[in-house]
Amino acid sequence: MIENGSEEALAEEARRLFSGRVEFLLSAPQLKFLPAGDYPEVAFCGRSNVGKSSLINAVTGRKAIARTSVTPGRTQELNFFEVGEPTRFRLVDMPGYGFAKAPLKVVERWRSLVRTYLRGRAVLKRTLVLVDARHGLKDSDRDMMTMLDEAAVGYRVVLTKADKIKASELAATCERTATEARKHVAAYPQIHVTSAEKGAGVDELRAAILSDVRQ
Ligand SMILES: Nc1nc2c(ncn2[C@@H]2O[C@H](COP(=O)(O)OP(=O)(O)OP(=O)(O)O)[C@@H](O)[C@H]2O)c(=O)[nH]1
Ligand SMILES: [Mg+2]
Repeated sequence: MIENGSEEALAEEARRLFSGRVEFLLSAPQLKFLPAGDYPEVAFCGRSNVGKSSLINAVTGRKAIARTSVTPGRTQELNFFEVGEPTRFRLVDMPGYGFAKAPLKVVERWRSLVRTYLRGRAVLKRTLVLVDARHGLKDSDRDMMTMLDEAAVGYRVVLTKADKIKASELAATCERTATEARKHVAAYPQIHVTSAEKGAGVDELRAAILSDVRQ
């Protein structure tokens, strides 16, 4: 499945990389502040409060490198993190979508920033579309997935907060989400199930990210 060696070797390399240098690079409130596209990037996107920043913390094994909050709309810029010494790739923490309480003007600004970045970034190797395991796909996720299909940006659907529901419900949501993902041309058929809280699925996601940035 993987080009250079076995899956275990990939997982081991991913573990080593993420336990080494991970550094916040910059926060871009507008497109003109984006860093030069010097390294491969993987972007974390999804509805407000789905757990994007928490999953970046879990994947990087840092408690608070990305800022989290119980209040939706915490992340309002594109936040870039560098991984590796020397830098191998960057993770991007995106502002959330589907946040009904934010002023329309603000929503529009985030939306346009996120879309323009996702559509036009040559170094973007993969997008992770995070979906709350308790709720499954919402129309705002479907809109995002369709936009990524059209932009031909490959993405993985990642269920978050898996610790918050029963295993049986989780299995059902996972199945439903996979069925729907198969209809999207740019979606990976396999769904990732994660818990930033408990660490479930995090090793697998690290390995997936490394294999994505290698391509
Ligand atoms: N139980 C549980 N709670 C989680 C998990 N991941 C995130 N949370 C909680 O969900 C809330 C939102 O998490 P964030 O990581 O800030 O979410 P976000 O998607 O970055 O939110 P915005 O930046 O506002 O779009 C916080 O209270 C987290 O503690 C998880 O795996 N399990
Ligand atoms: Mg956030």
